[in-house]
Amino acid sequence: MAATVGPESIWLWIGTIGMTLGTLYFVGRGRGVRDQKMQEFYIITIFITTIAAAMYFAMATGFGVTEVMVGDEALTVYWARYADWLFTTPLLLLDLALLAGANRNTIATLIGLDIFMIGTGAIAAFASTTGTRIAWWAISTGALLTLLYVLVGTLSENARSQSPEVASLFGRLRNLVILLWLLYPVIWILGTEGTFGILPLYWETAAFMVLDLSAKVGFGVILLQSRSVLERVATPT
Ligand code: RET
Repeated sequence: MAATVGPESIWLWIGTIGMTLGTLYFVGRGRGVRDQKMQEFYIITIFITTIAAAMYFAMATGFGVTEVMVGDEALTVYWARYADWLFTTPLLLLDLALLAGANRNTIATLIGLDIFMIGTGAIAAFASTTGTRIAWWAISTGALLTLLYVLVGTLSENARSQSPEVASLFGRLRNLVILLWLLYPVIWILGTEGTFGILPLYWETAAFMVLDLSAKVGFGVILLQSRSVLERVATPT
C-alpha cells in the first residue's frame, strides 16, 4: 500500500546528512591508516554509517516507507529502519567483539542473537493485530536482553585480558551500547508501532534519529579516537 513521508521528513534528512558527514569523517581519518588491525575497525565503522546514510535517504525520499493495516487503521511503517539495523547492528557488535578479543563462538552467538532480535522486531512492525505486535516485540526484547547479558559477561571477561587502555575503551563503548540499545524497544512500544499512540510519529522519528546518530557516529568517534589504543588490540584466539 502506498504511503507518503509526512513532516517527520525533516528528521530523516538530518539523519541522512549526519550519517553522510560521519562517513566522510571516518573515511578522511582512515585514509592514512596502515596498521591492518586498525584498518579493520575503520572498514567496519565506515560500512555502518554508509548503510545508515543510504537507508535514511531511502526513508526521507519515500522509498523506505509503507503502510500496514492493524485492525482498520493504516499505520505508517518505515521498513528501511529494519534493513539498516539488520546489517549495521551486527557490524557494531563486530567492532566491540574485535576490541574485546572475543573468539569466533562468542562473535557468532552475539551476531546470531542480534539478527534474531532485528528479524523478530521486523515481524512485530508488520504484524496486523496489537496482540501479535506486542508478542513479537517481547520476543525481540528477550533477544536484546540476552545479547546484553553476553556483552556484560563473556565479552567483558575477554576485554579484561586485553591491555588496561583497551579494556577501558571497551568499557566505555559497552556502557554506551547498553544505554542506547535499551532505548530502542522503549521508543518503539511508546511510538506508533506499539499502537498505543503515546509518542506521535513526528517525535518518534526524531528520537530514533538521535539514537541512531549516537549509536553509530558517536560510537565510531569514541572507538576510532585513539590510534595508540587500537594498535594494542590483541588478535582473537
Ligand atoms: C526493535 C523493536 C522490537 C524490540 C526491540 C527492538 C530493538 C532494536 C535495537 C536497535 C538498535 C539499533 C541501532 C542502530 C544503530 O544506529 C527492533 C526496535 C528490542 C536494539 C544500535
